[in-house]
Amino acid sequence: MLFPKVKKLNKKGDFSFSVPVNIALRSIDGLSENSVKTVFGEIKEDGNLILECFLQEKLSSLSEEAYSLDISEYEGGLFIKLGVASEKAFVRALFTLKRMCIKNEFILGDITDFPSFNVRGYIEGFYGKPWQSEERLQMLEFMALFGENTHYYAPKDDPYHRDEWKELYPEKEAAALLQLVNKAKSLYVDFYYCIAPGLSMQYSSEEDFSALCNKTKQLFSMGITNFGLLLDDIPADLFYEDDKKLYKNAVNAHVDLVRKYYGFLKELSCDCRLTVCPTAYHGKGTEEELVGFAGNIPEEISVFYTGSDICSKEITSEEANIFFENTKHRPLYWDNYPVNDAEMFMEMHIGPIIGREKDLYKYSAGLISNCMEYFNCNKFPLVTVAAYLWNPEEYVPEEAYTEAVRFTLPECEAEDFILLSDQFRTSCLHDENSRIMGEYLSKASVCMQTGNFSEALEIITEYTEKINKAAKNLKTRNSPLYIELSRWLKKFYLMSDILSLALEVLSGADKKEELSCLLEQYNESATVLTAFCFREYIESVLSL
Ligand code: GDL
Repeated sequence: MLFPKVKKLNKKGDFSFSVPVNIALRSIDGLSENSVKTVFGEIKEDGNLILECFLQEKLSSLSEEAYSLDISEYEGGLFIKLGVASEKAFVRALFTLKRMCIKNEFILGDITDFPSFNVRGYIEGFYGKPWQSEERLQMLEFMALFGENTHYYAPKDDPYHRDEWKELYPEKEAAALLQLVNKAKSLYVDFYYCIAPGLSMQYSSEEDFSALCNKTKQLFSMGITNFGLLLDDIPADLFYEDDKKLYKNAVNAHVDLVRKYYGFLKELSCDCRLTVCPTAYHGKGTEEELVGFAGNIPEEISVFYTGSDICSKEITSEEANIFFENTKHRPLYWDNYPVNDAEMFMEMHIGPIIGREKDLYKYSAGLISNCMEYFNCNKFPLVTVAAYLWNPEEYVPEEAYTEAVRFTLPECEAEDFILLSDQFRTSCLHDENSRIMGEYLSKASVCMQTGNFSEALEIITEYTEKINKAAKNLKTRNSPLYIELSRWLKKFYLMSDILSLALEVLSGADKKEELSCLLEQYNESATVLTAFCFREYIESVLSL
């Protein structure tokens, strides 16, 4: 299966290689050979996947990122004619081929493909331990593999981003940032550096504004031209006396700051772009503070908006339209999923994105997912977001989630991980957790109620054995993903023991007291795992 789904497909067959795949270039029509090297590592003259690449003007009517592929068999390998609207589209097309290579699942036939959302990306914008430099590089490449084109750098706990925003990056940190900027460029991913001065900035102070410009110049000298000015999570009122004298309220001060900063950026270079995050970044889109802010800044500045709530269960086109009508800006969604910081720190958010309307791309500037500090755990939900953003009309959440697992983990780990992550659906998106478990237990409960005890026992035994096996396998795994999950795994192992004991009780063992003790231990842990159906089931066993 092609994933994310392409827009137009005329499929003539399937193909897979029985030998290692090597890329060969027949022609490249002025496109960059470096892009091929960035995506595939190396080009070999005698490769078995032969590319004939060319610019195809007419594709740009679909999107700047549109491409076409014509794939046919050729002497035991593949011959691919690859038409692109731009260099950016070239990289997107190469990544589509790369995904086929990773799975060794190719189609024969014609593809015409382009994304629905113009801006598709992720933000490191959470509270908590910032990612490592190596991880950041890895994530850029991983998300580009699934067609994302934008990254916002805004870790709340990078001191140079927020608490000590005036300080220039020291040499070592600056070198790491530069590496990230260059990596993003090579992948045709727009890199936005965000600065959040609002905890201490005096808006009326020329000195503070100069410090902001000075810091920006350092970043500009690294080749950064896209900036974010974030005014979220700061006091909604002015706190310096001089500011109170000059401005009616914080909104006026913020508008003034944005206008001055945008003027400064445009003087630095006309290529500079700016995104801002208002202090009132969620709601109906009609609020006085939001409208007073976004309605009074130049229309070409992008405005972040998290939707109706900080973490929005649903994001609708109607809301996006209201935002536009009131502010004259199409909202750029700062989507607070999968982030699990602040009050959500006991939850693990691994599941597909849901609740974002299919035609939202027509009414918004784009969507940027805020991430979890748990670097590896992000990959599963983020792949589903990328699939939604590329082709929302054909996005099927559970199908996308299965693909995300298949792409992220070796085959031998997938089944166990699906059973484990079945317990990670509690978030702003889901009322429901443990879908798979829920299905087993409700089937068993129907059997019980209709007097079919032996069938109920069979169903419960099957599920318990699956979980026991998954727990046993998971205990042997020690890659960074499982280390990040250790708090949740600990509770999962306990859950597995409880299920085994419950089964023994159901089969007649005199172990209710032991079961009750374990359940109490389970309930005492604040780590969020499983749905109510689990406790309900164990309590029903105890009451037999
Ligand atoms: C917020 C913060 C964000 C944080 C998120 C979830 C925005 C614009 N800002 O309010 O940094 O991760 O909530 O706690 O969402």
